[in-house]
Amino acid sequence: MAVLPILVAPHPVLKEKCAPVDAVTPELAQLMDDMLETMYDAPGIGLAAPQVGVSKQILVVDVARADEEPRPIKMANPEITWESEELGTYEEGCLSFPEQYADVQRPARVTVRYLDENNEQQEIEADGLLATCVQHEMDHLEGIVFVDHLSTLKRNMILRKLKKLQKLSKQKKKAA
Ligand code: GNR
Ligand code: NI
Repeated sequence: MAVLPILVAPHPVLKEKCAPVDAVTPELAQLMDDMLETMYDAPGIGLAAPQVGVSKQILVVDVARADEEPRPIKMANPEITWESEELGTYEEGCLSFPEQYADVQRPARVTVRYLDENNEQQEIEADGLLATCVQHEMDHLEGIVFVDHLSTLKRNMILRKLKKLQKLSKQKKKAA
């Protein structure tokens, strides 16, 4: 198991469309476990492979609260097979956009078909935070990030704040 470095925007890999996997091999199952460890360490409720520099259709999520048993879900080649007309709004954040948050509207419920860590096909129905999180992670696999759902004005505000933060942290590093 390993905690992997998380890429921060702007980064070209975060803009790429990820390739589907031929099969979930033991090596890719290991990557899924490393991604989960990285996500719990961050901490976050989801992580997509491009966020750790791997341009493959792999993601992990766990929306269990701290006082609940963990409920890790590992997916390869996820596809939305049904989505509700009803939309839901959540304030989203992203580990690749540290300290930035904004409301995003998405289908409130989705059905997702995917390959699990044993290369077996699964289908789950998701609602609430899980539905939002899976859609946020699936966006990453298409090179889409949450700020792409915002108005140009809001997106630019976040990108500017992020740049400022990065400049500050670089200055701190230099001074240390
Ligand atoms: O940790 C995360 N929290 C979150 C909150 C609301 C909607 C989506 C997310 S996903 C995010 C982790 C992340 O960046 N995944 O790609
Ligand atoms: Ni994200």
